[in-house]
Amino acid sequence: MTDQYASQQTDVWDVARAAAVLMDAEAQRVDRGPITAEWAGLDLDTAYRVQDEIVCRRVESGEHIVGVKLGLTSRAKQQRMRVDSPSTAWLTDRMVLPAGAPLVVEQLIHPRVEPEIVFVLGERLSGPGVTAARAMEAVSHVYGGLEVIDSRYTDFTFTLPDVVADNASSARFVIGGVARKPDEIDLALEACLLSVNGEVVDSATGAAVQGHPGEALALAANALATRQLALEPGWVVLTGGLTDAVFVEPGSQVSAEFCHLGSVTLRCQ
Ligand code: OOG
Ligand code: MG
Repeated sequence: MTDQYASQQTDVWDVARAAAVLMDAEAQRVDRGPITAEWAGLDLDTAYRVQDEIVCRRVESGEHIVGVKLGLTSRAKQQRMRVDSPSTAWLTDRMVLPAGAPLVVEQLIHPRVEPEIVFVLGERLSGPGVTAARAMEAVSHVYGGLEVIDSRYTDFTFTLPDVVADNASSARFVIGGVARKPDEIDLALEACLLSVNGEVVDSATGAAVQGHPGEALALAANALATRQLALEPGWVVLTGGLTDAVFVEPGSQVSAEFCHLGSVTLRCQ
C-alpha cells in the first residue's frame, strides 16, 4: 500500500466511523463540525444506521434501551434548529437522571434543557398506520419531564441527517413525580411554564407538539415501523420540546411547571 493510498483510506467515511466519531466527541466532551460537511453521502437512511450503530455499541457496553425520544416536533424547536422534520432517537438507562439528582454540567459539552410531555407505554405499539387515537390507547401514564440535550456539533448547528446520526442530541432526561392516566387530562391544552432561576422564560401547551403529543407518539410508531421496529411495553417516550431549550450553567435551576402534571426541577452544578 502506498502512503498516498493509506491517507486516502483515513478520509473514507462509513457508518462505523461516524458512530465512533460522535461517541468520541461525547466521551471527550469536545464539539465538532457537522459530519455532512465532510461526508456528503450521509443521507437520512444512513444517518439512522449511524444512530442504531451508536445504540448497539452502548448496549454492548452494558446500557439498556428504555425508550425513544422525538426530536423537532414543535415549531419552536424547528425554527430554532432550522430543521423542520421530526425524527426519532434512542433513550438508554444511562441518560436517566433520578428526580432530585443534580445535572453535572462539566460532564457535558454545552447542555440545554427543554420541557416535554412524557409517555410510558402499557402495551406494544407497532406501525404502520398508527393514528393518534390508537397511540393514546397504548399509553399507560403521562408525566411532565425535562430533557437535557447536548449536541455533539458546534453551536448546535446541523442538518437533519447530522442530528439523526447524533441520536438527536440526547444526553439526559428527568421525569416528574406526578403520573396521570391519559384520559384524565386534555393534553393539547396542558399548559407548561418554563422557569430559569425562578423567572418564567417561556410557556406552551401540549398542542405545540404536532397539535397533540399523541400525534408525536403515532409518528414515532410509524417511523420505527419503516425500520421493522416497534415501541415496546414499559418504554418511555419523550414527545419533543414544547418550547425552545434554555442553556444552563453550574448553579442554574430550571423548572417546568405543568397544569396537571406537577413541577419538574433540575438543579445544575
Ligand atoms: C435536537 C434534539 C431535538 C426535541 O425535543 O425537539 C429535541 C436539538 O435540538 O439539538 O430533543
Ligand atoms: Mg427533546
